[in-house]
Amino acid sequence: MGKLQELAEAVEKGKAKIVPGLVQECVDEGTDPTVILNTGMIDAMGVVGEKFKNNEIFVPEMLVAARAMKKGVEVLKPYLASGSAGALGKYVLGTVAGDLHDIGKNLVGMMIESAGFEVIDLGVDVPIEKFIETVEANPDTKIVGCSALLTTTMPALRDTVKALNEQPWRSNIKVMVGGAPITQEFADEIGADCYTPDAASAAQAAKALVS
Ligand code: B1M
Repeated sequence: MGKLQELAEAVEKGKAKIVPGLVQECVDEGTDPTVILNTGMIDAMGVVGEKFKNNEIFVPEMLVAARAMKKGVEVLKPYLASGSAGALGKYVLGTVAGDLHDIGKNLVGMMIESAGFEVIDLGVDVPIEKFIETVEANPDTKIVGCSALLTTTMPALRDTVKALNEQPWRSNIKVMVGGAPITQEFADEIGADCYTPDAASAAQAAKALVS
């Protein structure tokens, strides 16, 4: 079995102790860090999601797989991130109210940071008021990014963007949205400025929005 396959299986099974070492071995073998992330970890989480949907595994197994992936991303971070921190301005980021998924949001934060933004990460389950207060406390904020991973938290994303759109300072910022159930169509419908399907394209889009 190739190292990448071994890594994917370890993430799937939530083997947090061996995942960091396997990531490092893949790096040492010369595998592209983006391939390690996409094939070795994100695809593995896709398999975990499928198994959950089919009742083959349950929430605790999803949780341990998520922990294992986070450990792997920590090792991979220096190989994915580069760039001059903060030069492009502040980016306020969070997962919307009611939603606890943060792996995708964290990847977006990492790529945005490496694109040159200072990321203010509000974490998960972020109430609308927190997004607003943070922008008001940081008037030089350039972009607000909101993540939602559940179809049941799409309304919270809609409400968050709506509230941001009602602020007097709205024209000073851009609003980006993303997450597995989000589409360009939904982003347009709720009045966001930008939707991207993944973390790498989020970083590119963020740069384009402020240039
Ligand atoms: Co959850 N979960 N989960 N879960 N979970 C999903 C999302 C699900 C699809 C699984 C399934 O059924 N197949 C399903 C949602 C179904 C739906 O909404 N229709 C689901 C469910 C149902 C649930 C619970 C309701 C389960 C329960 O309790 N019965 C529950 C909800 C809790 C809550 O949030 N209130 C729940 C809980 C959990 C855990 C806590 C156990 C854990 C999360 C741990 C954590 O994040 N710290 C978890 C996990 C791990 C998953 C899966 C397996 C993996 C998610 C993940 O990290 N993917 C997931 C299945 C799946 O995704 N296939 C699933 C990898 C990650 C890199 O991808 O987050 O999509 P993703 O991010 C991508 C893009 O979406 C994009 O870029 C990222 C990287 O390229 N992106 C953005 C994300 N945010 C962006 C923002 C942007 C731009 C791009 O701009 C601002």
